[in-house]
Amino acid sequence: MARRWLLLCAQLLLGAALARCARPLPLVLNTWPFRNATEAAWRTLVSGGSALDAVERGCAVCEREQCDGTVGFGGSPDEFGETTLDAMIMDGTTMNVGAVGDLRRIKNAIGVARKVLEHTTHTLLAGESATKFAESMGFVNEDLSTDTSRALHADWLARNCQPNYWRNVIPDASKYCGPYKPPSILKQDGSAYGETGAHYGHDTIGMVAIHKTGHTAAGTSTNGIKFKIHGRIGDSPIPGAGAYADDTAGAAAATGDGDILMRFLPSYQAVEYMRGGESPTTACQKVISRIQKYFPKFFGAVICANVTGSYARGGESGLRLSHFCISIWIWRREKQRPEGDSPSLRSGRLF
Ligand code: SD4
Repeated sequence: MARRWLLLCAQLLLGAALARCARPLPLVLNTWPFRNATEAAWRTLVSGGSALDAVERGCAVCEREQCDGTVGFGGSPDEFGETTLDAMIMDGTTMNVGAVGDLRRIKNAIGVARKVLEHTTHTLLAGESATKFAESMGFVNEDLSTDTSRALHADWLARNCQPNYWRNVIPDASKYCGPYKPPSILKQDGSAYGETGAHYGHDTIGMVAIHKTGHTAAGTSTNGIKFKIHGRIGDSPIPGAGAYADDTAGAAAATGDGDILMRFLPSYQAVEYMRGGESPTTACQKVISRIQKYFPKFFGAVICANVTGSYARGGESGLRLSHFCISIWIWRREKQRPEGDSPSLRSGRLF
């Protein structure tokens, strides 16, 4: 695993250059080196699919492959041992969004998000109601637990439910399992994770696709964070937080500590910076700096692309540098590589 990270990141120590160069369209960016997902999105674009199709198919690959255990079924059990999913998809041409949060017992969360976009005038459905909606759209209701997620949860219980996301409760959440209640006099502070710096199993797929016509789309899919409080929804399905797209400027997606990310709408903010004329590099960096001003231990990253095909990534504070990589499929117009043939995969760290 470590070797894989090193290899991927070594491939792109030319990352800084990549981050600053304009590239031809189309373009697919992904928050992590989930190569099959990026490739599926790319192939969708070059075979006539829309940017929205590309994001949906790309993220769906990760849901099926359970990318790094943090996308799709069988990962990040919550404090009750259940895997729940968050996903969103945004069309930057129509500004239409579909999203699901705390989706239960349905594997293809990005597919359900697309149905919310296409078949409702709502934006976000959550919990059991989202499951019912999914069933009505033909998705199969099935258990998302696996031996792996059950073992993770059993181990966490055996460790007195450490770490967890509670604070200012009794019994003391930094030592014991719940159920928790608020004390009459608050004496504790912080949580077993601390308010920020929680980086326990973050690998959400966030994807940005820019069609050769300049149409943009962005999306996310995740099972959130391990041992989250039952019912917790992260940033990933929140438009402007997990992802954002607007054909008049560009698109962005975020990964990391969603409880902090969603307070800053970083994807929206990055797109607005690009609309204002900032490069993707500066847009990404400014967004991350703003979060770090309030939360110095913040853990996360944002990918940004503008409609001319320039792209960048900012963030990763608190991580070993090699941990944040992106994979990028770029339409290359080299003579020896005709259009529509295999594009080149570039992956690595951009900052
Ligand atoms: C969340 N932002 O639910 C997601 C987790 C994540 O990379 O991004 N992991 O908080």
